[in-house]
Amino acid sequence: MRLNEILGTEFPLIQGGMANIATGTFAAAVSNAGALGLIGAGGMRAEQLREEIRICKSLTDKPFGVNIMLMNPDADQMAQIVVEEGVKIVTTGAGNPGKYMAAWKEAGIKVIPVVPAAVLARRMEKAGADAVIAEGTESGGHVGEMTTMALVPQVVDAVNIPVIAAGGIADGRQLLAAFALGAVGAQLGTCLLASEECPIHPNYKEAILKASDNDTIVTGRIGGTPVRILKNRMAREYVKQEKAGADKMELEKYTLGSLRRAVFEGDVQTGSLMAGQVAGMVHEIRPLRAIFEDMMAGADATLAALNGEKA
Ligand code: TUI
Repeated sequence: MRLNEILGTEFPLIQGGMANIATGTFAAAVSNAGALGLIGAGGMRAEQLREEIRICKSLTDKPFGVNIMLMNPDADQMAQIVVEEGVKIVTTGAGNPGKYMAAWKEAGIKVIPVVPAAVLARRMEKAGADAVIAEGTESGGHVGEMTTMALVPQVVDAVNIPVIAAGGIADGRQLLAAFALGAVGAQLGTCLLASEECPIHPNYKEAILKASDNDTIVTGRIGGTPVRILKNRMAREYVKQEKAGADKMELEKYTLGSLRRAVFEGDVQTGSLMAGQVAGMVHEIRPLRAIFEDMMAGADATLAALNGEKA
């Protein structure tokens, strides 16, 4: 069964969590365009999440969900709020959602954790997850070690629940490759930053359009919180200091508030512009609907070409 049949969406595509970016309005726009929109609770406080859920509900009657970033200090309250507000689908990131699983299942919520390794996927399946998102290190934001190419088939072999591929997917060729690896669908992030509907500062969008393939870097690998962002002054300085042995407190002065500086102020020098390795293949700002339709058509065309059919 493809992801669209599992979730009741038009396309087998879901949006990544995108902390500080994916508001209720944006999630509704993604859902209205045919994929699964998710409110990214990552940078929010608990009551703000409740507000965004209500906004999203008012803007779409299509399925949508909430992404709970488990490092968020309000995660416990947020876990309760999704139940109270009748949210039907929850994805999680940056940790193990095991302690919330019983309450979510009780409420009939479909739970889809992001996993960076097959061992965690198996643990999530045992805990009652409905599907998992296998996210490769090509992704933007908080990343694991494994690549999508190596991770997805190993997760597919390790579990009996559906697997969604994430990390490094921005066009139809990559979506088809995800299907070939055994995924039922794909999670998208970076290619949606360059959508007309995405509420990030225009400077951030411009930086995505200008990026080449090798223009992202992972900060925080040594400290244990690896985050992929576009290379800029802050990123270079951070990695230099990190390699020189700077402690967590010193490094925090670079990252404190840096995502918000990028998203809201468009500070492309000292802001943290989270983006995946596919930033180099995103060349124009388009409506969400066009991004999804082109990706689906691209996957079909690629399959036809592989089968030796003429376009
Ligand atoms: O979570 C993400 N990507 C994110 S979260 C985020 S917000 C943020 N801001 C500043 C610093 C750090 C984060 C931006 N991007 N992706 C899903 C993801 N989950 N990637 C890796 C993981 C993960 C890692 C460890 C999931 C589970 C896990 O489990 C460890 C354990 O507890 O067993």
